[in-house]
Amino acid sequence: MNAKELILLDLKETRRRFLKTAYGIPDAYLNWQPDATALSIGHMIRHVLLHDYSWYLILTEHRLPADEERAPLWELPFTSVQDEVDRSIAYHEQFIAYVESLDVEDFESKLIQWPHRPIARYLGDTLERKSYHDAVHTGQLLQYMRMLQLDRPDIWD
Ligand code: NI
Repeated sequence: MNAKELILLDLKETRRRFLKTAYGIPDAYLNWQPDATALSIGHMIRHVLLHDYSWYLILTEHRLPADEERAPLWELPFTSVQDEVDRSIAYHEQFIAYVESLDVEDFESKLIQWPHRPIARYLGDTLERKSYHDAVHTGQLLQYMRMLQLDRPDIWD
């Protein structure tokens, strides 16, 4: 398994476990947040699902989504987990197709600059950080579920 195959497995497994977690949360809790400054459950789910779109733009156009691109996706009321997944699936597929199209030689030579932070990392490191980001938020969602005393899915399947 080469580096590209490994990162694709990692991205897909992280997403599968994130979705398993998100689907375990009843829609009635989407606006719940553990304190006034924390992300709500809906915000966290949307943040992770649309992260694919943000990173696709960073990797291909070296920018974040513009306000007019954010408005119809990020600034909607929360209705259901399924709506969040349905609205974002095309962006996920676009992101995975982009990673599949990459040349593995670029993983340790192409430098990616974060447009919103003074951070630059090589492409392979960048992709791994994206997967790690989504996994951290999966853990946060599981903690939210514990606080709400909801049954938590077994992501260590
Ligand atoms: Ni985040």
